[in-house]
Amino acid sequence: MGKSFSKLFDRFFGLKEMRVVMLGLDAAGKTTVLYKLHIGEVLSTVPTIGFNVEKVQYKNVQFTVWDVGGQEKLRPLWRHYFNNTDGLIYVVDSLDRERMDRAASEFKQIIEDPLMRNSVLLVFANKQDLKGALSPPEVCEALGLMQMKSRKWHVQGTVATEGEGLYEGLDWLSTTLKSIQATGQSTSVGR
Ligand code: G3D
Ligand code: MG
Repeated sequence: MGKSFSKLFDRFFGLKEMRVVMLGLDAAGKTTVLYKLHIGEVLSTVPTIGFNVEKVQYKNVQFTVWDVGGQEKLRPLWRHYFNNTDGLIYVVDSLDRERMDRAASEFKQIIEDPLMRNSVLLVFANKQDLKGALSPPEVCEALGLMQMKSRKWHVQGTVATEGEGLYEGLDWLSTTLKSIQATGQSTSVGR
């Protein structure tokens, strides 16, 4: 990959405890992203509540990852992990046109959760290497982000298997979070 994620995190995330939640439908590429970051051991647990949660802690940055779009009854239990989320990374399989509406409706519900209202939104339009994949602007459109003026968001094309785009996306995330910390401003003030 050539670029060091640890340096990126050291530079930008070094200020305070940071919580990043990475979500998306199953098979979007989340676990691949997590391993590609090479930032530590991925701890995978199935808490009693019954869905698989992956966690990596790198210094002061905690990543928590799980699949959305499964059983509806699990949804209220996610909120436990939503609390104090600084950044949401939403991973989309850009080739999965059939489930794009589903990915969009899950995304909408997540970001509208009151516990998520202060989080900045990074979307990985993943699997850009596959022929027929929606482009990042098309994924942006599908998720309805163009109309969203009240949140900070960014769509990054990625190929998680190759690590492509991950650094750029996280660079945006860390820069954005850093500027919020520095100014003490709320994230909900437009882009
Ligand atoms: P998830 O954790 O979101 O459920 P995974 O998704 O990370 O397990 O990835 C699901 C499958 O998609 C994996 O393939 C993985 O290799 C593949 N994948 C992830 N990112 C990309 C990408 O950018 N391009 C391509 N072509 N494939 C990708 P398998 O075959 O192991 O199920
Ligand atoms: Mg996974």
